[in-house]
Amino acid sequence: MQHFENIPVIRYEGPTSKNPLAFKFYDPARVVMGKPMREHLPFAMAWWHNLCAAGTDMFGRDTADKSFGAEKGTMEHAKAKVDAGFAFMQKLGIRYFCFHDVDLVPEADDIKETNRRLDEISDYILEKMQGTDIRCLWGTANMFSNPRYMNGAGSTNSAEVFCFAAAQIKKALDLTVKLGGRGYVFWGGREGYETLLNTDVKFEQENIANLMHMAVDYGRSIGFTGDFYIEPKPKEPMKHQYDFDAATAIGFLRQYGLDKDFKLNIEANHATLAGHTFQHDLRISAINGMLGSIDANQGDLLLGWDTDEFPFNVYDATMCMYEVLKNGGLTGGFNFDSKTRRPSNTDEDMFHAYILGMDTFALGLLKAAALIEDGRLDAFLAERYASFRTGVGAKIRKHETTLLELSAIAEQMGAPALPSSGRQEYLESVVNSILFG
Ligand code: XLS
Ligand code: NI
Ligand code: NI
Repeated sequence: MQHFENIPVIRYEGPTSKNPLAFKFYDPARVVMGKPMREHLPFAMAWWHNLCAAGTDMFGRDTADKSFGAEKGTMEHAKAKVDAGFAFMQKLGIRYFCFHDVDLVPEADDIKETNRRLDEISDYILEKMQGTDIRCLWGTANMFSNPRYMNGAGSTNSAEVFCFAAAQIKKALDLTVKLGGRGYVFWGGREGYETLLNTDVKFEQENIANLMHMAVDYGRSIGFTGDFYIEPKPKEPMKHQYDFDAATAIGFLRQYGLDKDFKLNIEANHATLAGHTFQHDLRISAINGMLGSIDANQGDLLLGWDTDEFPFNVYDATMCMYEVLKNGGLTGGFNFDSKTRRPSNTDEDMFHAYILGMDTFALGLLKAAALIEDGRLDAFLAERYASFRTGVGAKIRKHETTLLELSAIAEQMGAPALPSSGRQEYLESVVNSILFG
């Protein structure tokens, strides 16, 4: 069966195009700061949202038809999703996909049968990959949907469930390596708590770290050379999740000696749920050498959950790409962990959504490059800290002074002059002049 027959290959037509099935800003071959856009922006399709989710929410069932011509819950359907997914990626020029184990096949009661199905589907995906440049960006194990994970996976109180989580991770790592994955993600959806009355936090965190160490050991033993990632999220589904935000996850990785093998996968909507901007969590990751990959979506500040909307906000995408360019790129990519709104239920909507997301990030890239080339932000920053370049400031930076010496200087001074202005409004107007000038 052919999928998306009525949808053309999506091409770049430029900002003035009114064709809904064309890129306005994503021009894959256009060189920006020495590299073509397609290399700056390794976009990935999220198997779960694009091929599985059909609009069900807490209050109503599916609105979209994601059967792709096969009966749901069968291996035929699993294969139809592969066919549809590859047709989709090829029409958009997307070169990566991300998956959970259970996005690929229906889960059986017996893990041996689930694994057999995973072998069959990954052989099928491998065949499809032949002759294309499509690869896996990252894989992961879904350790949050099945009721066995109601108390967590690594953090569970059940040694049997822990064992099952280990088995799923092993298999998901096998698949990731088989499909050429660059990374492997841990998103700890149920790794957290509802109440401290029933929770031994230290015990649970030690177990999570232990599971991650076993994953690293196994992954390296089968030739996985990519990065492991933690994807921080503060809450939802749990009231409190241990990987609250970038800073918390970095502390955890360092405490348990996992920081050499792990980086972070930062999701925009998770950062805002944690009370940060997307740029904040990117910056915290980057300055710690841990900015690995990005889940590209956006939330709605009026809603307190992970709405996983396709990225539309050009300011946020610009500041994201600013961080990415300053970081020298990503070892991972940009995974659209985003879903069409429930009433956007047609095939065209799936394409409109990806066109929106890809164009938003392309625009963000162009504007971030323009901000850097303009130089006013960097110049301001260099000037802002100028007092640390000479005199006592330079001594402080070089760790060549003491509290005693500094207090003697302070006494001679009387009172310091007020520091120079932060110039926030000026800088914001620079950003606007680059974005809209
Ligand atoms: C959920 C997460 C999830 C991860 C992968 O909020 O974003 O989709 O990306 O398990
Ligand atoms: Ni999310
Ligand atoms: Ni995500």
